[in-house]
Amino acid sequence: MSIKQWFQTACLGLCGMVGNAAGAEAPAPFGPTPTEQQVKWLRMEWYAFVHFGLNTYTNKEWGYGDESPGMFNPGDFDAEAIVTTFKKAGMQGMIYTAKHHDGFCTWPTKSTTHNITLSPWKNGKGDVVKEFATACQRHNFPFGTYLSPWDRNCAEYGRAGYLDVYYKQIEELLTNYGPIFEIWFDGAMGGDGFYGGARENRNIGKADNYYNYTQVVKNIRKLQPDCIIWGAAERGDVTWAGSEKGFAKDYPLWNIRGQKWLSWEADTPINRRGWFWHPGQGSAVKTPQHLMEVYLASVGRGANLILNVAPNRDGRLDPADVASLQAFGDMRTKLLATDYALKATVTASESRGEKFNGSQLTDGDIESYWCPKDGTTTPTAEIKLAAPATFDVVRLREQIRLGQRVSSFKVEAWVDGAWKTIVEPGKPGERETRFDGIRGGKGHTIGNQVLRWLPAPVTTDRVRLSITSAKACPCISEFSLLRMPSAETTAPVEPVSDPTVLSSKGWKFSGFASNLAPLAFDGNKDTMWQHAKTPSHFVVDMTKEHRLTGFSYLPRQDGKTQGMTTRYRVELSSDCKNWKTVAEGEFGNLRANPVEQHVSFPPQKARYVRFFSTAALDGSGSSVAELKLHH
Ligand code: FUL
Repeated sequence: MSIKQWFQTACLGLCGMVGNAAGAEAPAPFGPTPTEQQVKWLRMEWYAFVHFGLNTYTNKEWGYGDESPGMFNPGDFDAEAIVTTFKKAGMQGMIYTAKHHDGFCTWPTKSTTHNITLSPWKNGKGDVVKEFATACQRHNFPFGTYLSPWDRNCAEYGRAGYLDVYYKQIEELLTNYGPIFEIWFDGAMGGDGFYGGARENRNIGKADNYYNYTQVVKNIRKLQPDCIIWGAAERGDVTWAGSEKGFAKDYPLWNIRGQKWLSWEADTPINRRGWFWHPGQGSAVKTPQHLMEVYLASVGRGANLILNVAPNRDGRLDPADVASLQAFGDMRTKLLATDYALKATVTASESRGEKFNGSQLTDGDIESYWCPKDGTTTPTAEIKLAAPATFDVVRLREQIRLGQRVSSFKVEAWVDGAWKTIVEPGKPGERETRFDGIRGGKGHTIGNQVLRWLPAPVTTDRVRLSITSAKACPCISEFSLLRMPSAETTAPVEPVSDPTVLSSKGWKFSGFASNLAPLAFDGNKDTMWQHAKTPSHFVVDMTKEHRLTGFSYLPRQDGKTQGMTTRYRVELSSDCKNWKTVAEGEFGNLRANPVEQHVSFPPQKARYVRFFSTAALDGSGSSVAELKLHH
C-alpha cells in the first residue's frame, strides 16, 4: 500500500468513526422492553395447541373429575405423525394439555393416583407427555405444556394441600421432559367438581392469592429460565388476548402494562365444536380462509396465535382438521414467500446515521432498523421498487428490543401520477375489535409486526411510509409488500355431514315461557327462549313419535352470558306423563367459547321432549338460542 493509499484508508476509517460518534448511536430503549425470551417467542408467531385427555373419550369440553382413567386408550397414538403434520404446516411448536380441569394427568406423576398408570394404554406404562416431548426434540420443534390450575378431581382442591400437588406437577413437567418453551396456566378457576367424592362447589377467591403465582413464577424461573409463562395472573410473560376466537383483543395493541412488557397470545380451536375432539366434528372445521383471517387478527396485530388441533380417540388428528390446517399453512407460506419490497431503494426524510438509514427497512434483516434522530417522531421513507409489483398486504415491524413506540402510520402508493393512501393512519381513540379491519384496516400500532390487508391489490413501483405518531423516535426494522394467495390455491375440505336434524314444523310447546320456545327452533341464532328462573324447562310435542339419537344446543349469541344454560337434563316421553332421563350434564367453557354443543344418547322413540336448564351463568335466568333434535 502506498503512503497515499494508507492515508486515504486511515482517513475514511477515521471519518467513519467520527460520523458514527456524531450521529450513529443507537437510541436509548424507550419504556418497558421485552426479555430475550419474549423476543424469541414473538418471532415464533404461531404454534399448535393439543387438547387430548379423558374429555376426548366423553364428548365433553370440561370433565367433572370423576371420569375413569380406564377410558384413555388411544390405540393408534402417534406423536411423531402429529408433530410432523404441524411442522409441515409451518407451525413453530406445540403445547400439550398434560392435565385439563378434570385433573387426569397424562404422565406417570407421583403427585396423584388419578393418572395414566391406571389406563389400559400401554398397560399403564404410557406417558403422553414423554412421547410428545421426544417427538418434538427429534424434530427440533419447541414443546410446551398446559397444566390446569383448576383440578376437579383432587380432594384437596381449594385448600392448602392442593398447592403441594400442583407445585409438584409443575416441577415434574419442567424437570423430566427437556426444554419447555411455554407453560400455560388456565384462567378457569374453581366451581363445582368431584373433589375426591365431595361433589361440591369450591370457591378459591382471588386466584393469584390462592395459587401464589409469585412463588410459582419464581419456581419456574429456577427450573427453566427460558420458559415463557402464560397467565399466572399477569405475573408471567404472556397474557390471554381475550377471546377464544383467535383475534387479539382490540387493535391498536400495546405490549405494555404499567412498567412491564407483556405480550399477547390469541387462542382458538381449528374446529368449531371445541378444544377437544368430538365425534362427527369434520364439517365443523374452520376453513383455510377463516384461519387466514384469524392469523391477520392475531399475528397481524402484533400478538402470537396458538391454534388447537385435537387428536381423536385413536390418537390421530382428524383428517378434516389436517386438510384445513395444511391448506392454511400453505396459504401463509405463499403469502410470506415473496416480499416485493426486499432490497428496494429507500430514501428517508431523516436518519441518525448510515447504520440506521432507510435501506434497513428493506434489507431482510429483522435486527437492523431505520431510525431518525432523537426527538423526531414523524419521519417518512419513500420505497422505490426495482420494477412495478402488485401486492395487497403491507407488513411492518418495529425493533421491539428498544420498546414499542409507534402509535400510528400511513402508507401511500404512487398510482396514476399521484400519491394514493392505501393504509389510512389510525386516529386516537379508534379501535378495531374482533375481526373488524381485517381487510382495509388502518395503521395504528406496529410492535413485533402488523399486517394490513388492503381493500384491493395495488400495482406500483413507489410506496411511501409515514409514521404519523410515535412515543419516541421510531425504530422500524422491516417494511414488506406481500400478495395474499387466492382462495382457489387451497385444498378443498371434504364436508362431513351433520347428524340429521328433525324439522320442527307443526311442533307445539308448553312449560315455562312456552310462547318463546319456538324461538329456540326457528333457525335464527339471534332469537332465543328465555325464562327469568333457573332451573326452568320447556316441553316439545313433536306431534308424532320419532327415533331420537341426540340434540345440539346453541347458547345465546348476543355477547351476553347472563342466563346462559350451562347444565341440562333431557327427558323423553311417549304420553307426556311418564318421563325418562336420556341425557344430563354440563356444557363446559361456554363463557369463553359459546359454540354449539352436541350431545348423543342411546336411540329412543318418543313424541315429547322436556329440556331442563338446571344451571346457568351469572345469576338467575335460563336461555337457549337454538335447540336441534337429531334422529
Ligand atoms: C379455557 C379452558 O376452560 C378450555 O377448556 C380450554 O382449555 C382453553 C384453552 O382454555 O380457559
